[in-house]
Amino acid sequence: LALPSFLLVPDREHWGVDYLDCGGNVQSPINIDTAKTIFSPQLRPIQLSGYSLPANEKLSLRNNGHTVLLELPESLAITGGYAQQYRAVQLHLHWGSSSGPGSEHTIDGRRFAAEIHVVHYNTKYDTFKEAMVHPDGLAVLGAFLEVGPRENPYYQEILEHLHKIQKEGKALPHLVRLLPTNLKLYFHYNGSLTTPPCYQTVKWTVFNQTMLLSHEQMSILVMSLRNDDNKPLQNNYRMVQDMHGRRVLASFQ
Ligand code: BO1
Ligand code: ZN
Repeated sequence: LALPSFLLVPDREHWGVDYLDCGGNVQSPINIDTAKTIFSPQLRPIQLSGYSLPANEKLSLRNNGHTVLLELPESLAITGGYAQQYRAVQLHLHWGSSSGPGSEHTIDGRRFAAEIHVVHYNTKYDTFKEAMVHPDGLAVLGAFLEVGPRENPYYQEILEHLHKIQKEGKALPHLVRLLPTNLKLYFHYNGSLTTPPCYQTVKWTVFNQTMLLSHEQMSILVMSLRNDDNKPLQNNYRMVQDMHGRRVLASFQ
């Protein structure tokens, strides 16, 4: 049974040795077993603010060796749906290869082609670094990417730069269009960062509505970037983690 190349360096099975939290009981990602989710009518729609950027504000797009990462301005925030306010710092993607899907979360055992994560920290802390060690410190919004019938012009605003950003570039994406339009339907659970330091301080939202990209766009995502060893940057997802008794809430029935 061949492991995806990304899983071999660094060896994810050994994360727990150097980063104690990676071996903890509140880890992400998870498989969401929809038959076991708990409908929670008090989960209000996720509200985003500041997600429309001025036309002159280009954002830094980076290949950090593990993913493509877009730095977000501090003016972006989650202002509803969570008990507290969370400020955005970055978004990034997880994907597979030409031979398999690469979302981190799975739904009823199904892995999707790719997954976007928009990473936020609680505004009651001064910095991400400070927030990430507190139980209510972080919020990540996740959405699945699937192959659909046509090109997605909003994802294209990022994908068109990938071939020239082996390290750094700039992009001006319509940020709000990278997430589903339906922000009412989602799953919610307590988990962790999916890479070291794996801090168990993330309140996860995984949207029910998926984003559609063309087959060609998905190929561009999977084929364009290389890691520090000059190998294709592929399969940059972590295996699903044990629930250890956790429950997933659903905002819908
Ligand atoms: S994820 O959304 O769970 N895949 C995830 C995983 C790791 C990080 C963020 C999100 N890492 C942290 C780094 C910090 C950095 C921060 C924001 O991302 O540990 O050093 O400041 O980019
Ligand atoms: Zn991620």
